[in-house]
Amino acid sequence: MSRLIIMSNRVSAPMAKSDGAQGGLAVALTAALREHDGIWFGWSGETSADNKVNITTFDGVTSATVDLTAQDVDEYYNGYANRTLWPLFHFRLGLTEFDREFQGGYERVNRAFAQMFAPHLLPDDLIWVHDYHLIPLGWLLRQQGFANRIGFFLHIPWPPTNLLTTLPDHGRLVESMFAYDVVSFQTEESLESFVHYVTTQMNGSFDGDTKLTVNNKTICVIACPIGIDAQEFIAAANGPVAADSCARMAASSAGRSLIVGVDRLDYSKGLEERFAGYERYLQNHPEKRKHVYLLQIAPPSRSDVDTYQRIRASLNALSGQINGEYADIDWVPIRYVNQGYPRDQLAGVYRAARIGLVTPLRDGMNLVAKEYVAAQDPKDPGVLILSRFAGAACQLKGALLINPYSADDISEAIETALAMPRGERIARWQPMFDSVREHDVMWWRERFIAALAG
Ligand code: ADQ
Repeated sequence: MSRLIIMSNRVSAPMAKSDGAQGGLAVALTAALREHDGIWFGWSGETSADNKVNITTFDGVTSATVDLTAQDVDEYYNGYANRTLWPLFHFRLGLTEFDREFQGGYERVNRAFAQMFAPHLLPDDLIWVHDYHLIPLGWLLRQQGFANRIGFFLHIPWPPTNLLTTLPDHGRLVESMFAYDVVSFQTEESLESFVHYVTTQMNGSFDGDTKLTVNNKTICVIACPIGIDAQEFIAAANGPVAADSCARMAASSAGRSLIVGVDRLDYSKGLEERFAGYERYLQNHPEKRKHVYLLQIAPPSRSDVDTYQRIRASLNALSGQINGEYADIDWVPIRYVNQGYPRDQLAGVYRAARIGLVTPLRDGMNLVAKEYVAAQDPKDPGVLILSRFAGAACQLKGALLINPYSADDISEAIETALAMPRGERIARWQPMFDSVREHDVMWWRERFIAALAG
């Protein structure tokens, strides 16, 4: 059997110092690496001028990490990845920064990764490259003479052609993707946008199935939605830690309905619009005010990027303003918490919540929506309110699908969810639960690897 090589910006293979709180993606990929005897390559997360590859094996999984220089982190990670590609691919042209130095840093780091990883690769390794940080890596490996099967999975949305063409050198970026054997997106919509770009801007042709051709080079393109480790999450939701956190939430709710939001603090998650939608509900329903509260858990991320500092300040102000306006001596409308929680504790919070409020303005998939569904009590499940612009909306049809830009939509969905009888809640939840369980992260991984193996 070929080895499986995973390349991603950060490595989340188990480390000796790990607290065991790995996410579903890391669990799925490390399980695949164990089975295939592979290596996970990526940035260590450290900044130094040291350019050697650190190889460690822990718990049957080998990881190979490199440090980046401060300039690399600035230009490649904070720059091109998070100030250019992330906002643009999330349809936020107004937040997108175009800067030649960022682009230079991005190419330099991708080239350095290709050079540093190359000596560790074998001719029949299957190579799986992840996400927008490393789009040209496959092409750069080909430049080094690698003829391996190489696949790419994009975790975030692929933007419409009109948006992508605002990116200087967009043609070169997309051309580089034809070095892969397989290119996978989360959704059909992203896949269609990619095919549209290639057929309208590069004179490519599509066979209507999976084969996309430009200049006699054909690649396989698929949509393969990522899932969660459903089995593990369901077990966690039914375990003692979740039961304890669910009971704590119930006690502190004092009979009020809990609405929960859990997101990385990121402008793509639509948190300001969510607060505004919740405020609209409070405005429109004075009689319901003390019967609900919103718990928003949002650990900060990418705090070196100024747009992230701005969203953080804005949310602090907004939650303070809503609480100032509506709170009473025995009730606070929003509990806003900026920290991460262990997965089993989070599962208990999801289960305690009458509503899971997941309202990104644009999201590749959104695993929180799937975790919320997996954590529910089958006899008395809560209601998922989900943005129609999250990739997960294609699969979770039993959710109340809303337009996250509309405060009225969010407010009305909250009203509908709180009034929904148990029979309807179960009827909506059951097919979503079945889908989350069937199309889990192992299914996703196996489907991608099968396409990659060819
Ligand atoms: P993200 O943008 O990070 O991922 P998401 O899919 O929602 O978004 O995953 C977030 C994960 O972090 C979830 O597993 C969630 O439980 C966890 N998390 C969030 N807040 C937490 C907290 N306070 N404590 C503990 N855990 C917390 C990117 C794309 C998504 C895509 C994923 C996977 O942007 O669209 O679904 O990759 O492909």
